[in-house]
Amino acid sequence: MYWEEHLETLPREAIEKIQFQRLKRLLCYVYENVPFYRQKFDEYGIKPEEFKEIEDIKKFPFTHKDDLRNSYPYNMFAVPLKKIVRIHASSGTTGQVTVVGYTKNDIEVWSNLMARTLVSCGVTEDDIVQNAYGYGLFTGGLGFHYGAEKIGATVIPMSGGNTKRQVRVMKDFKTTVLTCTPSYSLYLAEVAEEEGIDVEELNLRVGIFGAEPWSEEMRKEIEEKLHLRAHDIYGLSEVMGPGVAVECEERNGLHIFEDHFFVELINPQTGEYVKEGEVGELVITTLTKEGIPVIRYRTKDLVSLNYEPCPCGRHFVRMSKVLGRSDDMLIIRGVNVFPSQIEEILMNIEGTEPHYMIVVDRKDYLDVLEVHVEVNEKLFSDEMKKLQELERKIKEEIQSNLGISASVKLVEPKTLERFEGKAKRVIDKRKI
Ligand code: DLL
Repeated sequence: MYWEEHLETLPREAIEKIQFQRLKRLLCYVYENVPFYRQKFDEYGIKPEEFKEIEDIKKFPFTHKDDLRNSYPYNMFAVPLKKIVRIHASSGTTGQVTVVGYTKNDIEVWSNLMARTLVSCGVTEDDIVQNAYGYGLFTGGLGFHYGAEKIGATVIPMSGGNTKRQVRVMKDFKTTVLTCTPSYSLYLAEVAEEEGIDVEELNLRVGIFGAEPWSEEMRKEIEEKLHLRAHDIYGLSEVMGPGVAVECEERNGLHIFEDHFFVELINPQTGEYVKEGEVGELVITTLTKEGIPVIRYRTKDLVSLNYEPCPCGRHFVRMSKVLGRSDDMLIIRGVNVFPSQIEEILMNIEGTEPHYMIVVDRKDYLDVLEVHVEVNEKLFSDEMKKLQELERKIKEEIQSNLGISASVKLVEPKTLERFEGKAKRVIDKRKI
């Protein structure tokens, strides 16, 4: 299903033509309106007029999160504040927040892309959307809200938290679509069970989950527990918010809305392009944003790209699920490990629950990896021998798949922290 069929089914040549025209206009726009870009282009000795074909984009400098931080709060805006109708901000894990601003037209474009997103997941005006992404400076809540209203669905603006109330509303208001982070969806499932609500009594059919990494195994868990079809959605505040890319009904990669975002995939160390199918860092240029356009923004998100046509009829490139971030890779005794790899192993082992925490520390100059994971009720009440067996199995799988030794701590069901927004799965205690 499409929201804007003529645009969503554009052939590749037409997409590239639009991208070229928009990039050309954009480079002049930022050179004229954002002192930061003018200065940066001048330093690189490059002028917008030198952009003559798409490949010329490589001559322009990257933009980093730090550039936005250093421009706090408004120095990267391309329009006067009176033209800005909305502010959002992303907290990030380190200190300074990044602030983004939207013009009326930016909100219109964003709402449209969120409408495309919802429709491509099969949501219609007949649906009742329980929006449990946080409302506020975070882009999730309002992003989904505007898109769902645009397609005429009924929105329940729950925001995150208040979990018991969420599950009651879910049942009483006959929610059909749930939107929240994947970790929160599992928490909702758990609380529903505690409250004596049987999933069969619910009307859920679609879930649109994102804002944090999650594995295919986690998808299976969520679908089993909530009886819905789970789609992955990707986005980031610096580029717009949710609605940059989403899985269509095929769920074989996330289509990036390339008429609004130009993407490149690079080796994060060298900045060189990686080959199609290989994993690299996603770099995004916004093609239509007025408030705070970004040129070659380094997302730090690691994905692979697939340009093959999709049976859904869209020719927009598909990105894989986010496999990790170049900055959340753990180096443990020299071995590169992504938390997502540990999650995949845990989810594939019978007896564990999808709640875990990875703790890294350094003892006597050596990195130590500890994995805390909840075991399910049934196993927990079983004999010690079975628990020891499970512990041994997890250790062995981590060793054989990742090549590192880990100590495993099995914990009682429902003892690890639950999250209402983005989950935090890693505690790195090393002081390096
Ligand atoms: O998380 C926007 C969003 C809201 C996306 C709701 C989807 C749903 P930020 O808070 O700026 O924006 O965080 C952006 O979150 O660079 C990724 O590292 C991560 N991220 C977002 N979506 C996904 C996803 C929102 N589907 C950062 N899978 C991004 C994995 C994701 N990571």
